[in-house]
Amino acid sequence: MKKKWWHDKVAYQIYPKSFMDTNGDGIGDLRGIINKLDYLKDLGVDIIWLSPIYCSPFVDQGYDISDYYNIDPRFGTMEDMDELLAEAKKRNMYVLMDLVVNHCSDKHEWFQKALQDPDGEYGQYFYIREGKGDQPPCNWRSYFGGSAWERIPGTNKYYLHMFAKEQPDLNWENEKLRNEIYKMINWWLDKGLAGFRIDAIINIKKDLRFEDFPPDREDGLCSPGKMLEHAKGIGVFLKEMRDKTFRKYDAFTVAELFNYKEDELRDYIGEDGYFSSIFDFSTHLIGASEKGWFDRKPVTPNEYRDVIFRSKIETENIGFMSNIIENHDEPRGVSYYIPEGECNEKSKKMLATLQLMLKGIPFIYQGQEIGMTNNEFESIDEIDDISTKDEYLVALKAGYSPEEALKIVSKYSRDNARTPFHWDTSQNAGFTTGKPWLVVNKNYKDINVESQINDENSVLSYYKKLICLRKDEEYKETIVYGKFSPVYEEYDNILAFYRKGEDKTLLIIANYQDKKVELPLLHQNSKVLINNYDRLNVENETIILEPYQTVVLDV
Ligand code: TEU
Ligand code: CA
Repeated sequence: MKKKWWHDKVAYQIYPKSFMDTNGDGIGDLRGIINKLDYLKDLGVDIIWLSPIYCSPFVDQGYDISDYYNIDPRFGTMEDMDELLAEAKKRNMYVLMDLVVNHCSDKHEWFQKALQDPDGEYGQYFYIREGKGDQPPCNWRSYFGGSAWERIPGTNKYYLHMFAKEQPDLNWENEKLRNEIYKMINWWLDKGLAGFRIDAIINIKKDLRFEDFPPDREDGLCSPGKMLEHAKGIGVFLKEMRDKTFRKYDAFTVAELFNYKEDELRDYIGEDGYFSSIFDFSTHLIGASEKGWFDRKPVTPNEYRDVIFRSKIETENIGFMSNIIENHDEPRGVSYYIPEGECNEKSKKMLATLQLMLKGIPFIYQGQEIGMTNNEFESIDEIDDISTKDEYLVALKAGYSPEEALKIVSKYSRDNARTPFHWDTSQNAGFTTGKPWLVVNKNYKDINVESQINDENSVLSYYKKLICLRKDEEYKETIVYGKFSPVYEEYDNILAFYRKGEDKTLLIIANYQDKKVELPLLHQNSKVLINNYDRLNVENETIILEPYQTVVLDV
């Protein structure tokens, strides 16, 4: 595999609105990120990905962009952005922005012009179609609920929005629009960005017949995934985008890509792929249901192991996935993947070890490194997220009481990951001196940077150790490029694998359960590099692992 500059990097996702507020308006800002760069550098982070900071009405928290060329004043100014880029560079750090080009905001100038003249030039920037009688053109459901079509007032024309109605989809079939997007990407790359995280990109190719599919819920609509199954030829757009932008800059790109087909993996992330990497969402998809969050099934350790192993084997000779535990669209991983009552420092460290030792580029989500957990929402009014509000209604419609529906959505809500970051034990966890835009998790006095940074047994220090090991000259090659192969697969709730490098072999074993286990010893005299307990018990021919004990061994 041809080596690339990003292969051995550790990345970190910042959700700017909730990271650090420096002017007391309750909203995190660029100045806050600049102030915390040393914290990130000290953690071992090389690449930071900023969720959107462009001008936006914030209907979907910045994923609805009204001006791609400016910074939303709530986050700061373009001078702040330039300063952030310069400060990152000084520290040998790289900055990625979020590239949201499946849709823009309905307040974007293009869409405003399209509304004025749907048949004119800017009408062609969107998907605008005649209604069927007094109904929308077809029965597609948007990701956030309801029809994916919205009527243009005073006409029988509708525009397509796969997400919120304030996020009209951009018409990628229009070359003019595509060129506008490439121009914008290059403008940012010229400024010194290292690349992009690419939002919802699979949606840019539509099934242009715009016809009904069999409904899959009582609303008579079909899920957006159905349309994607029938949309052919996305590769033409992706290749063109790569060649006209990223490739010229040797930029790093990581795509958010659900719904890809296995035989297309090489096209996406192979040596000549459209992207540098895609996120590995395999564990996130476990238990999901067409019907809605109320129908989700909890994750079991065996399933977690099976899907991760399958995805690592699938990609082994193809390219690099980006490994995550959580992001701004997911509940906190430690609350979601660890059974209730078992979420503690040991189990948090177990998940961390797996993420950092698997092949791929680790993306740590802000707060993950201190073990932040889900929030307990007391009322639906505490929720801001558009997707959670929709799922709450879906649960009510399915017959759940308001209390039950709140409990269900609280478990999966995207706002779990969006509550403010916990810096210290002062008011609002040191995030703001004002009123935070979203509730602060009540456990911030127990879980925060200040109380962990000097404690060598803390979750934070453990993350640092894992990152140090990844960067250790002796082990780097093995952890970055070493071959993956599973072991102890016949044991339930054990996640174990080798990473075989040119001159080192590592064995990672995780006991993914709340009870002790004995395993046959496979290697004499191995060296313990990482251990989430003080010691590792080896007796005769067996290894005895404590609940959630996880070790990295040099065998
Ligand atoms: O998410 C795309 C995506 O597929 C979502 O529908 C995801 O399934 C959803 O979050 C589940 O509730 C991206 C962004 O990451 C997300 O924050 C945006 O809301 C969305 O695109 C629209 O831009
Ligand atoms: Ca602020």
